[in-house]
Amino acid sequence: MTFPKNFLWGGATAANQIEGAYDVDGKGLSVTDIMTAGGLDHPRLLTYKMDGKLQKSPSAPGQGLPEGAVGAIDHNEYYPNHVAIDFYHHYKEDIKMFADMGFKTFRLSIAWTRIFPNGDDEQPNQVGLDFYRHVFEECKKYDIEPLVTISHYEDPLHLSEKYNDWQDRGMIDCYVKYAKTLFKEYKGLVKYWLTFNEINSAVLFLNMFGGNGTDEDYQHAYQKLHYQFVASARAVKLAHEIDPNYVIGNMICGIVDYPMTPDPKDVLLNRHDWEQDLFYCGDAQCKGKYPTFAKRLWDEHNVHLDITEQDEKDMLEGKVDMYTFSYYMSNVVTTHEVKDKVGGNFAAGAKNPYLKYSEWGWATDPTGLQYYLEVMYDRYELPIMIVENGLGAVDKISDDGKIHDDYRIDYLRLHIEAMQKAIDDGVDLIGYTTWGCIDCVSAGTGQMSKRYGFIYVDRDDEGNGSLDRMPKDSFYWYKKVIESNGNDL
Ligand code: BGP
Repeated sequence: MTFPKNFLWGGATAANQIEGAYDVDGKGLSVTDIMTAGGLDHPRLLTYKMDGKLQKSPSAPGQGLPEGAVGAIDHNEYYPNHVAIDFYHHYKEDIKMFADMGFKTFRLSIAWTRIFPNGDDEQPNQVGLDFYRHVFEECKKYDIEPLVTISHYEDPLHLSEKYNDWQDRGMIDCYVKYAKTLFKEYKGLVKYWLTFNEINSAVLFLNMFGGNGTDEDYQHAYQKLHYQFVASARAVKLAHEIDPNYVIGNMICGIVDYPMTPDPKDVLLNRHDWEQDLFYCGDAQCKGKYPTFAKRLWDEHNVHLDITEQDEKDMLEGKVDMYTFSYYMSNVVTTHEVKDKVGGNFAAGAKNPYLKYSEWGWATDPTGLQYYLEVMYDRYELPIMIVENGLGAVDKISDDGKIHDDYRIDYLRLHIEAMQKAIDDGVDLIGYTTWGCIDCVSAGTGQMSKRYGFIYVDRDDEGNGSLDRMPKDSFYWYKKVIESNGNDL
């Protein structure tokens, strides 16, 4: 029972959650730059609803929403990602700390708006390109392989408005041009790329929150996904042309569903949830075509998609090379009445009596990770990477001035043990990057106090703090894990 020799141990982040410096050196506004401290849990400016219909957002922060809009927010609120942990100015120090832990890989995303400030500019922004070049060079200094997410919930605001959040195929060309720029620019510096973070979230979240999505919501989500599949496929093809050594992955939000009862109706519902939430996107990007059940999913919500023959050809020719996913928790589904419900950020459904829940209602379920790995490897037979996993918790500085985050160590240890079991089962697991390896702004709550890191960053929910970095106990533990290639847990 041991991990493969070149196993990629590391950690994961996203530009909008760590970089800060949101308006410097020519960077344009991205959709996350106009989200408040409420984070994704709160209605977004871009998708507010009026009279039951999705509406276009106002064009700039500070511009009010019309009366009657659901999701109107106070524009004077604090935007935590504007500074975040200021990785933009601390990247050398941070990468050095990752190297001290022995990282083999570091997952980060590129802020599209640093490269193309509006998303559809003629020429890329040289200062933005240089920034990431310096980051990658710093990684190389320590033999850390960058793992780059091309798009992590940070579309350029201008594009998102122009194309109403991927409702127009004009978005595809902009994405492909952006991706091509990166593939050419960072040839030799980067090997691993992910096209879209948690691509399935568009439809998964509609389904998770009590199935409240309207037909229009589903129409929007499936059309957005289709254009993203085509954009991803065209990027994969280009990447392989530019450098045959490039390895490109999809990225799925891997929430495992279980049926609450043995009632066959629950078991079938569970199967259908796996199809809609996970296999639909997995198949489109790994098999290059829509699954047979896609028609049922579209018909269920009266969805009609703009799909061309060329799109289908592109999807087939642009299959990804590896399957990657985030994993935090499992979920329970049922057709029956639910007595004991889970509540929290991004948590919904029935409570599982066999599992413990985090402060945010996320179920700790390492067996679910093993289950997921075995199902997905069997389905796609592609190398797999877990590119996010971890425990969000409020960390307290003890009297000795240190952070004793044994709860985090326990969580990660159990998940690494589950990974070992999947590997023993034959799963070709090639890497593991824990989420938020350094504390960052939470996507769901928009706050700093939900922390995941091995490295503590002194900054609070109101934006106070020195931004100083400090290793937690988990820092030394993970270092040992990597040193022993997963044997010393
Ligand atoms: C995933 C996102 C990440 C990250 C993580 C933790 O869905 O890809 O960006 O934030 O979840 O979620 P949260 O920050 O809400 O705790």
